[in-house]
Amino acid sequence: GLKRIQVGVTGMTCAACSNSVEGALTGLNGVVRASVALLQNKADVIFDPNLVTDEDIKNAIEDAGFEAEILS
Ligand code: 9UX
Repeated sequence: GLKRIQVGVTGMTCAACSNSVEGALTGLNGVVRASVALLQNKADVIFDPNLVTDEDIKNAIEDAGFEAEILS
């Protein structure tokens, strides 16, 4: 089944930042939906855990230039 996690994202200061994080997450094979809340410094990600892991999600955010922490 699908898995849903919240990720704390630090370093986003404008809407282009949150859009680029969203794009990085949506571009991962296995991510079904990614929604990034700029003001809350959070990403909500729904994915197939057989295709992509929590760690892959964290790494994708960090590769996009932000700090990421899995919250739940
Ligand atoms: Mo605009 Mo967000 O340059 O880094 S994309 S602040």
